[in-house]
Amino acid sequence: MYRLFLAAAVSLMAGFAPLAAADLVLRAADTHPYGYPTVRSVQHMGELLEKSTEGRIRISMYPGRQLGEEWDTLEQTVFGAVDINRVFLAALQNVAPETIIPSLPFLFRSEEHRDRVLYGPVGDEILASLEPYGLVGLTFYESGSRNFYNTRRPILTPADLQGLRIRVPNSDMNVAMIELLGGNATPMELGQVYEGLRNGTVDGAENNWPSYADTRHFEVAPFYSLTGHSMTPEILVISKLTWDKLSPEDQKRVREAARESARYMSTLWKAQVQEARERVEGAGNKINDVPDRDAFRRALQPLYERFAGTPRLADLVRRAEETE
Ligand code: GTR
Repeated sequence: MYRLFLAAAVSLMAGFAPLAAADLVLRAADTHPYGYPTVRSVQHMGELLEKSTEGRIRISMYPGRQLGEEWDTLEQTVFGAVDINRVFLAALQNVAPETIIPSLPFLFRSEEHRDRVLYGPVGDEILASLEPYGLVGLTFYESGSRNFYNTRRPILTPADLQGLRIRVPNSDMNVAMIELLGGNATPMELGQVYEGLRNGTVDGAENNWPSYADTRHFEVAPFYSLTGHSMTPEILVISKLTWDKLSPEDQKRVREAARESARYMSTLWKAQVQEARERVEGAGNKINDVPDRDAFRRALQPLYERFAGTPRLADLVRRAEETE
């Protein structure tokens, strides 16, 4: 009788204890829908993590603004209701000034230069700068070059933006960028932009090829002008509250899986840009190069002093520029 009781107790513990003690499901948010490279990359991170922790840690994805716009989900991440969040770096610029650096117009000379900065010591310092705000930066994801698009006319020179209402992500630096070019900046979350373009609240916005195509903005704003003014990346963060509950070994596994998912993202990205471009061109949109990209660079130069003028930020800019 006693042995039977013991056996039952042991099998009960074997059945429940490991699950209850070890299973951790991390809730991950993304504004983009299933199938978008950022979402697929975070899912890939989940698979890697599941493997390296033998099923103890998993990621459950909430894409397509299920948990709100980027700013809402960031707040939820600080309070631990969301564990992992993939957002555009601009969403953090008013919080942690270091995150402005990779968004400074024309900072990166090439995609290779950008990657060496982001995945080197400068990038690591920017990721680490988020901790006082309740977030741990895990990695950056590339996000291509951003270009202007609008409902009115091709943008060839900064003067063509004169008087246009341009949507920007909610960041002071982005507002100042549009003002320096002579446009009227309208901060707005990405999810509101399609309707804004359709009803004329805004005349235009700026984004990379995949976002221009996947949000269907190209259907309402046919002029896409290849200014390539910024290469602002995406960022993957985890709540500091969640992070502090992980063992040092699991923290290492999470970081490694995140970093590996950034490599995965790069392989998806190129194909996505190509596919988006073909879709937009196929729809008959008016795509134009800008004859003098330097005119945009000169017009936007004051942003460096205004938003990265402190010794610490200026030093990060200098080190980014000096990165080979
Ligand atoms: C996209 C980015 C989104 C979103 C958007 C924006 O490129 O992937 O996370 O923040 O830009 O302009 O708001």
